[in-house]
Amino acid sequence: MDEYTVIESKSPVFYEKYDRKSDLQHQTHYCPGCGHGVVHKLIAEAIADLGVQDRTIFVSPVGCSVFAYYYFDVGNVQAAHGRTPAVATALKRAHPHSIVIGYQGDGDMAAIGTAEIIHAANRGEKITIFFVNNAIYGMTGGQMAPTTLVGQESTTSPWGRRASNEGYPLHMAELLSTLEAPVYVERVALNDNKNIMKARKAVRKALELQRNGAGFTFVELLSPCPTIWKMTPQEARKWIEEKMLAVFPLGVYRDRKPTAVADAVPQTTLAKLLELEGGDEPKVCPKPTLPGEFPDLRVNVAGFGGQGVLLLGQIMAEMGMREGREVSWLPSYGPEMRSGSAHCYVCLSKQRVGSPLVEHPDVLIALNEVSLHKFANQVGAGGTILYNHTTLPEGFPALEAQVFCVPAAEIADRLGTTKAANMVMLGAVIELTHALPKETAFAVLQAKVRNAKLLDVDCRAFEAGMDCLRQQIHAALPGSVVGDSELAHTR
Ligand SMILES: Cc1ncc(C[n+]2csc(CCOP(=O)(O)OP(=O)(O)O)c2C)c(N)n1
Ligand code: SF4
Repeated sequence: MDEYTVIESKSPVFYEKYDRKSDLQHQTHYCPGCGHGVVHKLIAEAIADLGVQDRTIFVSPVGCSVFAYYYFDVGNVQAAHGRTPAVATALKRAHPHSIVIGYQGDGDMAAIGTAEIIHAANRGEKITIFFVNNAIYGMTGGQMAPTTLVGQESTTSPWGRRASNEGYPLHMAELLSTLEAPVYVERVALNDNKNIMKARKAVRKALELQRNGAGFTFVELLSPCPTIWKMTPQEARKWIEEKMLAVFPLGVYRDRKPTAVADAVPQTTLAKLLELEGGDEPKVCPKPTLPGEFPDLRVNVAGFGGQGVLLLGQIMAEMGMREGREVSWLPSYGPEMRSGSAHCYVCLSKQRVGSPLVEHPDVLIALNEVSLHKFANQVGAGGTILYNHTTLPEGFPALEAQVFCVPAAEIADRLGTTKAANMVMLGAVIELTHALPKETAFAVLQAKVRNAKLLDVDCRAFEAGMDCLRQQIHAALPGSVVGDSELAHTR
């Protein structure tokens, strides 16, 4: 008998020790005979041979291979279930020079992440996805996957998958190769050494294409799962050969010469786009002026869709930003485009805003009666309610908060359009609180409202809101005489 030497070697792309395993740091967490270990080995070898270890980013999935980052000594990111292609897209776009590998099981990709994989492939993202198809959910104990064979038993199809009830297995390689953009799509199997060698070639080719700047590349690997299939490793390999190959034929489904597509959008970095680099002078953000006398303010603007509730909040937030405030704007609205209820919370503060939620506003701007009923009780003593009407509704219960009835819709109507009611309220709240300068409101309006006529009405509505509130405050002062405004009402 010839003498021979057994040589064991491990790809340098793998960590020397697998730290997760306390006493068995030389082995993986996979079951004996599992295909994941083989796929890992093929990928690691290809990364080493192509010399791209220092620029590879590996996106691991949720599934048995969730811990891939304990093995590959490359950049590692772990994506939420099914989201690997989306995460890989972002990584590749942010780091075009990197080699981005997405690794997914069949539950992860073909069930939960169906949308992500199809759209990433369709966009021709320059990433490589390795799809480990073991016809089952391994990690969670053997539920049916989209790739489960007809007749195959699983914990969720104990009678065996029935096409009439659970549909047919999804053929991901075939499906993706119907799309225009993918450059390379192949299905391989890990059932015997010959096929593993073909798989090795496919893995390498996909990564090589990516390294050469080609588009989307995809390799599906039919992989044994002896544990869930309740087979020995040998039986599992045989099962692939006898059952899976008939349903999932091996072969190259797409092998296109990559054609250079002119990028419609010039590729650039975020820093350049934001003009933070690239110029002669380093860009310095202008120092905000922090007018100390303006108070912090939490506002709830509420009404129905179409009243400009959200816009009013946005304008306040933008005014705050321009004045160097920390601001937040949190909108909330129903599915209806018009007439549904809508409200938004606005915080203007000298400190960072901890939470954009406003449970007890300093000011409630109630643009309709429903909102008044809904939110009035949240305004405590010292707070103010601005209500869009001439009087409070009949029999409205007494409140701790002070109330100013500002008939904003009526005022705006007289100026030419009820739509400007929100601007009347903006004027009123600025007059009430002195939280921000009036000039900033005009500056923001000028930037936001392009139509000159509308801008004019908005500005006049703002002034009218200020006037209305000023008269009411004056009237409410002890000893003062109520002015002649027929619109002023206080309670
Ligand atoms: C959104 C979401 N749904 C479900 C799960 C539970 N879950 C974790 S792993 C897994 C199955 C993974 O199966 P597969 O992708 O086939 O990989 P395998 O374990 O077979 O390698 C499921 C359903 C989850 N983590 N997140
Ligand atoms: S359950 Fe199956 S897929 Fe998961 S590690 Fe074990 S053999 Fe591999």
